[in-house]
Amino acid sequence: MPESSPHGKSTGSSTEDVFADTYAEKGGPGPVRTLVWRNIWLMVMLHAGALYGVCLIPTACALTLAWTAVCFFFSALGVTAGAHRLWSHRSYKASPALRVFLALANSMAFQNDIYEWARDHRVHHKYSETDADPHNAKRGFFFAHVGWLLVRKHPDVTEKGRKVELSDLKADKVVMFQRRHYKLSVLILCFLVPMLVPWYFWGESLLVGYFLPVLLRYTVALNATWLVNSAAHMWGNRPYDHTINPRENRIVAFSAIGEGFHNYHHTFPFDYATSEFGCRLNLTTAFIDLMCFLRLACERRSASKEMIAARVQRTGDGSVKSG
Ligand code: ST9
Ligand code: ZN
Ligand code: ZN
Repeated sequence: MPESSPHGKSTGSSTEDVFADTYAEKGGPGPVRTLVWRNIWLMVMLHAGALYGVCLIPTACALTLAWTAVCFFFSALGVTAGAHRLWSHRSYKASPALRVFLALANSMAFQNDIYEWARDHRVHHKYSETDADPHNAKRGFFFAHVGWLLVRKHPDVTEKGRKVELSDLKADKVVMFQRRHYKLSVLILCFLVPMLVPWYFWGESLLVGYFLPVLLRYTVALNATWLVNSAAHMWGNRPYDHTINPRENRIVAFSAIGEGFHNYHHTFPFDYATSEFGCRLNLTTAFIDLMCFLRLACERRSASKEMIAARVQRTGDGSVKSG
């Protein structure tokens, strides 16, 4: 998909300075938006392909539709249980076998490699709603949703990001292996496997295999993820901390398999469930619990009931909590 180097990052070969704003509060002019035309073009093509995939749904066999849902679920887990709750927040511990599974699922999700994803996400938590936040929601819904992937990063992201602790990620062999082989792993797991399985096992056409389990599934998963940055930073109540922007948004929680309880998550980022309501609307928490039951994970961290109650009392907006 978008422009990337062997490390899965952008190379900057096809950019164009289109316009520059000024940041009055920074006391001087500076480039704010350098559009990355290649990313814009690829995102437009991807979404057009996903729309065509929707048109193909009536022609697909039931097994292909089920397979598309399976691919969505596994790739989502690679982001939620993997890049987010395990590698960005270290909210539980995972065995090597589970870490390998989550890294493979993460490559299927094609949302940048785990190292880059977790680096940006730690910066997002530390400098939330400032220029150093990669998807600063103060720059509007579109920027927080997808716009941030279509422009060069604000200089503050890189500058402040350098101060963020990443030694645990550098020491994680699974993370660094995935980063080294990211492009190949994405080609195989995001594109080839989802497309070829329906063709090989039940004779689905390659056309449907490409547009449904690959393009449509990928596009839906991307938008479900981006809604956490956009919708869940704008709409919903703030029962835990009314001084921050992130909100509790049940629609986002549903579509992002448990990641929409965002006011709770920004208040207690170490909590493996990202919510005080356990598995409710939260398939990721159910998955991590299952992994602990199977002894593939352990040491889940949670906020205590007392800690939550005290925080609600001190900084909550007084709204009713809903899990
Ligand atoms: C995608 C990611 O969609 C989505 C993430 C969403 C996060 C959501 C979080 C919400 C909670 C969890 C919810 C999960 C829900 C899941 C539900 C699932 C159903 N710190 O980036 P570069 C430095 S990806 C420190 O190229 P540019 C660093 O030296 C979609 N330093 O910046 C770096 O080099 P290296 C597919 C940093 O040139 C260098 O700068 N992928 C940091 O401004 C250059 O970095 C795409 O679309 C930092 N934070 O380019 C790819 N950042 O890496 C799009 C950078 O070697 N990306 N540095 O160390 C790009 O093309 C480019 O990144 C760019 C910016 C054009 C956007
Ligand atoms: Zn957030
Ligand atoms: Zn987080």
